[in-house]
Amino acid sequence: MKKLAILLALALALSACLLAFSACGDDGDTSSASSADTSADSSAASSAASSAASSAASSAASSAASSAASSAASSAASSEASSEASSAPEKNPNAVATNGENVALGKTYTTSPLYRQGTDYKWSDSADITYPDTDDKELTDGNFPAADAGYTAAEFMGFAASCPDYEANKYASVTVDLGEIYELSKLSLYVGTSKFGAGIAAPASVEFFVSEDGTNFVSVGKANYKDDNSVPYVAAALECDVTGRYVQARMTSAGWMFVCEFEAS
Ligand SMILES: [Ca+2]
Repeated sequence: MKKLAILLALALALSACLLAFSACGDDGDTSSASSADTSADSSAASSAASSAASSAASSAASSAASSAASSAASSAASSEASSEASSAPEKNPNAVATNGENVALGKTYTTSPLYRQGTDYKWSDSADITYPDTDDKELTDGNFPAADAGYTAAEFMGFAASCPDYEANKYASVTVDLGEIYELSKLSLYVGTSKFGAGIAAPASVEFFVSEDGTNFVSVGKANYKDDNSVPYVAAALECDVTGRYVQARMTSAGWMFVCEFEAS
């Protein structure tokens, strides 16, 4: 009789292990959490094979459920963070209307360094860099490359992703000082395309920022555009409803980023 009881206990323990194993079998995504949950309720608990089985299964189910819940919570948190980052900056009620004019035309601007030059790079004091800024005004001079332009056209300036500044910041930038605070409804950066090959392509992303003091920049959003290798450049443009004196475009790329004009209206 005693032997029989021991055998029975062993059989129960074995079935408890099997149930626990099947409850843990497919952990990972959300669907496994609900299947573990279901099997814990209907199969482990209600068959009442043993309290050990039920507790093992329910612990497996609860750990799967809690991991699914925490992953859902973290994805909710990250989507909240990204929507915060792209929310519209506060508008200045005293901003000047542009009346649809390009108010960046003829304005001064600064850029991040262009590219690595040997072991040093001093883009601003070099006369022979590869794709320089002609007369320090080509990004707001209203001039564009011709339809049959090559990448050596003087209207382009080129930023390289291998530039130490780019490697540190993970973007190249152009910042235009509009001179006063404007109401802005459209920002456009004209960028070279993959027509040229040689590591040149439209940037992977162009994100616009505005600022009133030139120091604190707020994201306006990312431009919508497509690389188009049938033309030398495309407009990376963004419709917006913001105010600001300084407008900045940040570009990302794995290679060369060519730019020929920045407009704000
Ligand atoms: Ca230009």
